[in-house]
Amino acid sequence: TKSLKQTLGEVIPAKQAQLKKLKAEHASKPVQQTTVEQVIGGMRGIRSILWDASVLDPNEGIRFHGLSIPECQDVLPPAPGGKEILPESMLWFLMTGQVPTADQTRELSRELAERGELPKYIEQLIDSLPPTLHPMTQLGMGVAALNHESAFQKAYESGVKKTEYWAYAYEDALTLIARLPSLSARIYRNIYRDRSSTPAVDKNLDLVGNYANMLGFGDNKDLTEYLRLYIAIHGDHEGGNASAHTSHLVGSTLSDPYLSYAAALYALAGPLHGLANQEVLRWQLAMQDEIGAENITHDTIREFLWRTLKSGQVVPGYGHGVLRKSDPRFIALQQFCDTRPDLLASPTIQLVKKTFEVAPDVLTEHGKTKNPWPNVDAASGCVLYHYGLREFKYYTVIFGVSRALGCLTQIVWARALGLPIERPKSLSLNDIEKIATSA
Ligand code: FCX
Repeated sequence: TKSLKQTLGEVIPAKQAQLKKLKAEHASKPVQQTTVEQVIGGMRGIRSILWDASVLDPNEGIRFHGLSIPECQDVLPPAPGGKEILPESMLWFLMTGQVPTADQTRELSRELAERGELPKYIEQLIDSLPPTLHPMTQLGMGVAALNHESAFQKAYESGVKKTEYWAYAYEDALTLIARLPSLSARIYRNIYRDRSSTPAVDKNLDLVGNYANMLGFGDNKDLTEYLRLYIAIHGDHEGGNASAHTSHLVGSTLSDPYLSYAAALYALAGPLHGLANQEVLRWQLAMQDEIGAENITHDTIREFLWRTLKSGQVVPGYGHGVLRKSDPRFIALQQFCDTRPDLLASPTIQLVKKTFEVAPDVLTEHGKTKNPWPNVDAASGCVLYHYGLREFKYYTVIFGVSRALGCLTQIVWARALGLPIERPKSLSLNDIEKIATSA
């Protein structure tokens, strides 16, 4: 069977030709008109990034190469004996636009396991950090330092031709994806498990099988399946979100994939983006504490929501820059719970469900957010919490293990397509005023 790299090598020429034709025949065609509101409003809705693997529709949510999450769940191979999408299948699909066979997925799992051990100096670096340093800070540091091994950087220094960049970016992408579980598990054990030693990578396990095992949850098959689903569907969310856009921008300077992804992780670590993952649980538990578990009703939740809003804070896990309906990733994670009685009986999961039953109305009445519906972060943490992975400051690290799939896929493609350094134009306040008043 063909490897991922061979398959990718076969699909690249057609895309290169498509891009060349577009440039030759349509370079000066307008895509849209940009308004003042967009320039001063976080560039919302400005169409300005080439990103092939996924597109986000405001109402339908994410599609990966045209397939919705349920469609991906139907066709992308799971682990042997499992049901949920394997992140390896998703990676293959994102990279090539083709659905891998079960054998190809297994082979990719083996290849990742082969590359998965951390170099000694990374272990020493992570072990030297204080356990009070936020896990996301540690993750970014580890990822950046892994660039000691960057094939792309070495190839660039040795003067490799531009047309070959993608192959070296690919090597870095695979090695980084392979090492994220061992790096992330080491951070977890150092901070939350008294620096107990992390098991070695098991060459017979898939990426998440290994991750769960290294975290110390290898015996929990349900949690392992949940992590597979979580990591597969958080993998990519088109190019404009802060982490994806950051890796794209940094990568465009020909900074190597490790440094580009480290930068993306620090965008993910912001509370309006990936950190909402940890914030949701923190906020839901504060709600439970304040109201008292026995007094949780729609009315008491509604009052707590209003207290959050009136104190000027955002309701974490709700709202979105693009989405205008419930996030299909939220729905997929909820469906995972719906088939498991232990999860349905969990007080934390019930609290999240009950919150969802009142929050959209409260946010609509509050009248600020353009989208009162839940995003993926509203649901992702409570299942981890139920299964005993309770250290919610760690949750965004799991998001970080996942988002590498999409960000690194795009870095490989950006090099394959020879995309230039990003350099949009900025304007001063006076410039904007001049343009607006003369229009
Ligand atoms: N609670 C309270 N107010 C909210 C809100 C929420 N959940 N969502 C948006 N608003 C407010 C905004 O703060 C803004 O107020 P302002 O006019 O005083 O500045 C107003 O509503 C309009 O914002 P809107 O255009 O709807 O949303 P943006 O595109 O600016 O921001 C995010 C989108 C996601 C940042 C925003 O909805 C938010 O802060 N949500 C809570 C944090 C969160 O869950 N983030 C995770 C998002 C995502 F899924 C991910 O990246 O992981």
